[in-house]
This record gives sequence, structure tokens and C-alpha cells, in this order.
Amino acid sequence: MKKSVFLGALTVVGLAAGVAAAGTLDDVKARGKLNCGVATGVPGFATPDANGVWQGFDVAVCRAVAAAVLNDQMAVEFVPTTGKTRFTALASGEIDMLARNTTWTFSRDVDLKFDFVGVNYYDGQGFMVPKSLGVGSAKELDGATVCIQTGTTTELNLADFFRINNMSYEPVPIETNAEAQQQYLAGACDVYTTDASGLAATRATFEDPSAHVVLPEIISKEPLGPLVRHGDSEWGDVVRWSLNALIAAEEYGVTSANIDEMAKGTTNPEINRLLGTEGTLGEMLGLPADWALKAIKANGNYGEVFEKTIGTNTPIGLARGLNAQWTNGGLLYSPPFR
Ligand SMILES: N[C@@H](CCC(=O)N[C@@H](CS)C(=O)NCC(=O)O)C(=O)O
Repeated sequence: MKKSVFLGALTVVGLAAGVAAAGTLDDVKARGKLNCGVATGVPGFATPDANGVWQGFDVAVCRAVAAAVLNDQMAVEFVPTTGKTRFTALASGEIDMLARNTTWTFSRDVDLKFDFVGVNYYDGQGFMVPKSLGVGSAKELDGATVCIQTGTTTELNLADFFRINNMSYEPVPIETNAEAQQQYLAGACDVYTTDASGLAATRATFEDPSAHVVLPEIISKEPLGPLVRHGDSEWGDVVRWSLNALIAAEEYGVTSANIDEMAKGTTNPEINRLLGTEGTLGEMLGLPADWALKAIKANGNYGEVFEKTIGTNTPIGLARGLNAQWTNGGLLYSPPFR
């Protein structure tokens, strides 16, 4: 048993190293398509619409990278992954990057050998229960049955939280968000726990969202962000700076509405470097001068993407909170474009 686990780990590492050597940026350019791992379905974050076109906050990261590299935000093959399958998909080279509410942790970076290129959503784990249960705090959940997605940080945090509070629970393991929703609504578990963003997304699709409450406790830090394999820093740079371009664009007031005008040149050198009218940042990445312009034009800056997909005017209804710009009391802070 031990031996097969050990060999399994070696295989994953071997594959990661083999694929990394190929140069993912060149692979993507040659293929003319970005293979982007996403969730199987989380409303607002990643779901195919009625026409089968993938939409959402995480999907927008894939589209920005495709626009930067291939000048076509639609040149993306979306690969749905579960909590369990996502890391093998990335390590094996099936996908070029993963953009799927995935928490940046020590062991995923160091042990699984991935590089998180940044954070696109600062989150934390919460609990949802039917109002009829009459529970007002997560500390009243002793003995509860809990729907929990396997292969997630959620699973580990849940165990910690119940242990610290001397409580017991019965896990009801599930593989996807859709399955969790189904089981929870069918009463197979008393509680659904996941990232608070995922709870908001799931609750929004309920027939009667007001019959369910999200409890006040947030029991963990879940910095969610896109990741790539270790060992291919050039590719990591492309994904990292595509995300930073969306964040910086919001900070500097570059929007879908004014970007064409700004791309003619502005009095702000930082904006000019970002949009490629000054300096050679694109060339340094192995991309055309207007790579970031393309990334931003795909779906707008970070704030525009947020408002369109998961913001307060959408059914998901998430406030910016920690995900506001640093200039606005939040944690979003792109390093300089110079
Ligand atoms: N952020 C946590 C949990 C992420 C997670 O998988 N959450 C579920 C519940 S919302 C999910 O997104 N599932 C997507 C799917 O089933 O397609 C992690 O990285 O382990």
C-alpha cells in the first residue's frame, strides 16, 4: 500500500518535470489554444451558459491569458476538474494552467510542485444550514452530518475546527458542487461547508435562498488563485502578469470603455507601459507589445469582471470586501509594471 502511494507520487513528479521542459508558452502558441482547468460548475465562477460557452470569474482568467498569448479570448479548451482530479490534470500536462477556486497552500506549492501565480479571490471557509434547523453558530454543530468535497482544504479545515471545539461530525463525501447541492437539498446532510464564495454561489441557485443561512464563522484563510507547474517560470510569468494586468488596470482606471482611447497614449507612463505604447514589457514576456491590452479588453479590468460575474448586482451578490484594491481598503495589490 505504502509502496504504491510512493510510486504514484514519483509518477506525478516525473510527468511534471517532463512536461515543464517542453516550454508551455511555445506549446500553447503552437497549439493555438490554451488548455485551462476549471471547476465542473460553480455559478458565477465557472459554468457553461445555455450555448455551452464557459462564463465566470475564474473563466475570465483563462480568457485573459488566451487573449494575451493568442490574441483570441475564445481560444480556450476548458477542462472541468473536481477537487480530486485538478492536480493530476495539471501535473500530467493535460492542462496548461488551473483557474479553479483553488487555495494556495504550502503543500500544494512545495510538495505537489505547483506555482500559484497570485490570488484572484481572497476567501475563507463557511457553513450553510437550512433555517429550519434553528442553528445560529457553527459551534452548535456537534454531531451534525456535513457534506464535504473530497480532496479539498475544506476537508482538512473541517476536521481541525471540530477537533479544536471538541465536537464530532459525520462526513458525507461528495465529488462536485452540483452533487453537494443535490445532497444538501435532499437532506442527506445537515450542513454544507465550503469556501464562502462557493456557498453564496450555491445558495443563489436555490429556489428559496432565504430558507438557508450562512453561519457567521469563517474558519480558515482560502487565498484562491491560478496555478501552473513548477519548473516553467516563463509560462508562470505570462499567467502571473496577465492576472496582474487586470488588477493594475482597475487601479489605474483603465476600463473597457476607455481602453481604446488610452491605448493611443496617456500622460501616465505606468499606463503606457501596461498598454504597450511605452517600454518593451511584452517583448520581455515573449509576447506582442499589446498583450496586456488584449488581456484587459477580453472581459474588462478586475473590477469589471468581478461586478459582471459575482458582484452585488448579480444573483451571487458578493461584496468586494478583502478583494477591493489596496487603495480602497482591500488586499488587491499588483506589483509595478516597469
Ligand atoms: N478552495 C478549496 C475548495 C475548493 C472546492 O473544490 N470547492 C468546491 C465547492 S464550491 C468546488 O468548487 N467545486 C467545484 C466543482 O465541483 O466543480 C480547495 O482549494 O481545496
